[in-house]
Amino acid sequence: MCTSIIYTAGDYYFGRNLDLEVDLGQKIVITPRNKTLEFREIPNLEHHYAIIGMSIIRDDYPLYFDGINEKGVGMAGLNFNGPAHYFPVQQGKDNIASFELVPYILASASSVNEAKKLLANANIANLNFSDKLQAAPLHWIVADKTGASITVESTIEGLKVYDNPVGVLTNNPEFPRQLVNLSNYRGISPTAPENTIAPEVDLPVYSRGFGSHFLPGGMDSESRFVKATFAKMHTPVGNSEVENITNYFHILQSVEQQKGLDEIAPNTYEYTIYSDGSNLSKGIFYYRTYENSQISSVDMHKENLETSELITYRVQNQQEINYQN
Ligand code: GCH
Repeated sequence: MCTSIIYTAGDYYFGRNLDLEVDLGQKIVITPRNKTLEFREIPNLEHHYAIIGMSIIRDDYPLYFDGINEKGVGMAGLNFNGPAHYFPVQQGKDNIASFELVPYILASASSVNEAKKLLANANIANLNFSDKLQAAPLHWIVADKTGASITVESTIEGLKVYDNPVGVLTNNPEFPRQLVNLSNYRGISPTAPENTIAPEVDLPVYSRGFGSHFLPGGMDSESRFVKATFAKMHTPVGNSEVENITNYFHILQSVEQQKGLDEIAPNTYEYTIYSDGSNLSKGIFYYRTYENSQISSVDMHKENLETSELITYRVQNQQEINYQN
């Protein structure tokens, strides 16, 4: 399972938890402005916005899991196994393969509104990257540095683009149902609730944290949706970039999957392989991994973005313990 959020703290921070049972060997990949982006059914893009994010590279193509561009737009693909449906190439449509969607949007959109325009005539085509890398059943969240956010879902009913008023995405079911489910938790609060069930009976507030007594804590997608929404909506704004990014990672950690808790096959467990988050205005990409709790960062603007070859950074996956004696 995965969780993606946008957190407001003066600047906006966008990223995700990548939850899976295997590490796919992803790297931090910068696609500079003049790296030709090839597409199967639409014209290639020789010049475009620069992109930074988590990706694997095959045949010199960046297969982004999530990323942001230099204009402050972020996008992430999350599992949507079951409802996801891609279609044959259709005449008169902008046919985009699922693995092309993140680079396609981030290459050309400078806002969520522009992303919506790019999606208006899109068809998510059921093309595989290769025999080995078949299309993954995904849905997507797009967010920008004004805090706007949308969810993109291609189901049997066609392509749907929903405004995302909470700035959170997890997995199944379809996005509108996640919002309906969220209503069930209207009463969740950082403050202790009034005794409305039996006001004449003395029902003591016997513990701190009473307002979140019914907050779901499971690994499942609905639980993470509710928990991440509660956490991000109430996380304070920090006084510095470091404080903000620290707060941001605490939100994602509230829905982190620990090893051993989510068995997806006998003796195989899904866990949070990495968490990342970018400052959408500054183009700074931060991440931590399951193995390494230290936050690392790559600033896209420290690279020459006018180049034409992919730039990669290895994921720092070694735990750094500060031995004090
Ligand atoms: C190719 O079609 C697309 C690329 C892959 C390989 C298949 C590397 C790029 C990107 O779409 C990749 C994809 C592999 C895999 C990824 C996906 C982006 C996100 C997705 C995760 C598995 C989603 C995380 C998630 N977890 C498990 O939601 C890495 O499909 C779960 O069940 O909830």
